[in-house]
Amino acid sequence: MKNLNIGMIGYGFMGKAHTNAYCQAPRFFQNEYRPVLKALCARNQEKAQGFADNWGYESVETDWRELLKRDDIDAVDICVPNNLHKEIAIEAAKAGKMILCEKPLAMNVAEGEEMCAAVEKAGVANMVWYNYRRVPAVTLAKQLIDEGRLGRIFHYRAFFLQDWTINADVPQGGAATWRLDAEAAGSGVTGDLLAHCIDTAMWLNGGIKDVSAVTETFVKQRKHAETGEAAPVKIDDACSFLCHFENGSLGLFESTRYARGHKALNTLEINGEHASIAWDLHDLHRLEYFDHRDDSIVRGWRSIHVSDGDQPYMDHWWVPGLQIGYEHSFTHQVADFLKSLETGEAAHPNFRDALQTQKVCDAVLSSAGERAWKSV
Ligand code: SOE
Repeated sequence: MKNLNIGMIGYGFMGKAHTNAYCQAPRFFQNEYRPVLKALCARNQEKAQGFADNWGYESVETDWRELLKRDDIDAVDICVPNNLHKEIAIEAAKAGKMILCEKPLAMNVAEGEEMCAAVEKAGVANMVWYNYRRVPAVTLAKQLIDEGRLGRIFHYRAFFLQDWTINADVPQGGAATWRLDAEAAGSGVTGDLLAHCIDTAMWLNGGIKDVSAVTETFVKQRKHAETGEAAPVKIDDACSFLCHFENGSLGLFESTRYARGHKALNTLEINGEHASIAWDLHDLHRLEYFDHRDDSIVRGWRSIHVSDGDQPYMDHWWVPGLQIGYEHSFTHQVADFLKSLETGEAAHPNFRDALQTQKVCDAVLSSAGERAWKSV
């Protein structure tokens, strides 16, 4: 076995999800490479040390530039707010490190282009954490589509609905609420939530040609979490868009943080000539499937419990009938990344794939701003 020494930058919610995946992947998947939790990097020494001790990182750095200088780090995981992705990724590529970057790739397309150029010039392995592709039911959807079971696709529909920012007292900025601060996040629900839907959509249904979007910012002013000063809110609180896919199908996407009662309703439905599929993150181990070719007397939506060994990834887990959860999508992503190092075939989504998602996001935001259709 070869060690793959990980240097993790950041320790928030995603820092935990990724670290857990590095721990689990080699236990459940047989690969030549095994991640080693070499260093955890964050500005606050005490908090960084606490995280490192809890998860088993061997050392701590408080300056990411020092982390990049270390010869004992093979791969850097960028788990910090979006405005820091570009600089760290470019410097990491120059230092010859592999890069696993949290989504969205960048603040905008221009930054994403620079990041792609840097990793491609350096020839370093790279990947972006769009994890929902690797929920087994979603991977199964991909398999069914690629097998042609749906026939010609007419419609793709996706929603990502939350409700955690309805209260106008929720601040913007700071460690917990940087997603509401345009300076740190770049955009609101478009980059944070719709980007997931777009990544999955293009993986399942191909490229998006053009978009027509509306956005809204319902709470116009919020206090800053650190300074307490009230300032205009510059992110999109909600965004809906229509699109044409390159395969001729129509897309409908909606995302908001103002859908009272929905915490993370991430859904997709695809309607084809012969069959339809639907998936819902709240019931993530199920894939709903309707096939018009079934005998009419038994025809109807079937709910496939994706837990059998011949379904994607499931032969690595428990026994048929026992389901897995959200965190496993990250473990699968690490396992696939490790496999890619073995085979030499790029892991996806890589920076270039994620740049395409960024292009759709930018087109969505500019369409909403200009109230016009925009090609991607
Ligand atoms: C926001 O609440 C968030 O945590 C996103 O940042 C994640 O990417 C998404 O998977 C769940 O929701």
